[in-house]
Amino acid sequence: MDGISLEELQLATRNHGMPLEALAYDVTPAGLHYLLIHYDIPAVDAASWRLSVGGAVGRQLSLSLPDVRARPEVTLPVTLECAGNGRTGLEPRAVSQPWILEAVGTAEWTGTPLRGVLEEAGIADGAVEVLFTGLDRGVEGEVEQPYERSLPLEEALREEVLLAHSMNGRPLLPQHGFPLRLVVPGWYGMTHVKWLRAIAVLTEHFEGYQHSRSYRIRQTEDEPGEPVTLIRPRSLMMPPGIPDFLTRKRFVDAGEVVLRGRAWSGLGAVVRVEVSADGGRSWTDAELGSAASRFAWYPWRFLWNATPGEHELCCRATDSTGETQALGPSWNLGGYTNTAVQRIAVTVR
Ligand SMILES: Nc1nc2c(c(=O)[nH]1)N[C@H]1C(S)=C(S)[C@@H](COP(=O)(O)O)O[C@H]1N2
Ligand SMILES: [Mo]
Repeated sequence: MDGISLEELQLATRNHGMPLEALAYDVTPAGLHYLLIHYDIPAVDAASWRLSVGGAVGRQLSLSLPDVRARPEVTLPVTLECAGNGRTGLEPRAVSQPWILEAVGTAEWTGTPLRGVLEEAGIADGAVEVLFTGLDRGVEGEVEQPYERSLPLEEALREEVLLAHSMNGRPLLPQHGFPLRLVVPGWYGMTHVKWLRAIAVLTEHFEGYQHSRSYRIRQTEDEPGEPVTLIRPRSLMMPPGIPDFLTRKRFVDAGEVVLRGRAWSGLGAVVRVEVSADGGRSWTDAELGSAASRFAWYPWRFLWNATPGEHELCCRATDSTGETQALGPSWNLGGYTNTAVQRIAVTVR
């Protein structure tokens, strides 16, 4: 990876990742959860805030925060990952938030099922998608826009899709979407629209910037490519031992070392995690624990007999669709969904 520009650094200091030692927690403490904000964090006055529900519906709704909180409530642990996680592993890389591997976190989201709200508004015949619009605005690719993303109607009606007002049992923090955000378990982060102000049922496919220009897997600007949707399988390891301050290379004492980490997939269940201590040449199965929900990461552990010398630790996950993380990246223009295995340089002494 070559140098990071001041503009990338500016993004990286606003949008922090989850320090990998926080893989220790089943539920990521809110302040350690990763953050991605395209524009500015809106300062929202809860008393005057309203959520409008409109478009192709039988009757428009305007919901206050107490209205939303009075509705049926569900709490669900969900692992969120940015679609750009792993971006800096691509060469050349897209100039955007320069994630290495830490754009992930798991929170307990509490809110009301979107489905009930849509049913109350009454979905009109011919509806195909639902559009979610945030209060934040910005310019991206020279296009001024509110942050907004749509979902196919059948996805929007899944029972686990939430309008979440709380994270880990507390009202959403400003940076995580106060007062209300969308949570679509299994989908990459860009789908989970924060600072919701409007929901609109659409009778046509939405072609906004965050669909037609961003979040597409493609090799050139000229091809339409494929949209980024569900989270592909990935595993991460808590870096063992102690780090060097600057390089973050690890020092570990020889002997039995418990390696621990997490694995997740939005495509299906995680069925296998393997660990390599020789840079991916040989692999051994790790012990896989159980996840807190269908949409939360799985813990895993591996007993490593660390022998003195230099080692490169790797881990890889396989999910129930049969997809396994690759040893190296496959390139795309936007730098999305690079799930190539993590590599940790360790000196055993
Ligand atoms: N309104 C709005 N919603 C948004 C974004 C944004 O910039 N504006 N960023 C998206 C992206 S790209 C990601 S990865 C997730 C990050 O959620 P978090 O910051 O709560 O971890 O929020 C999504 N929702
Ligand atoms: Mo993201």
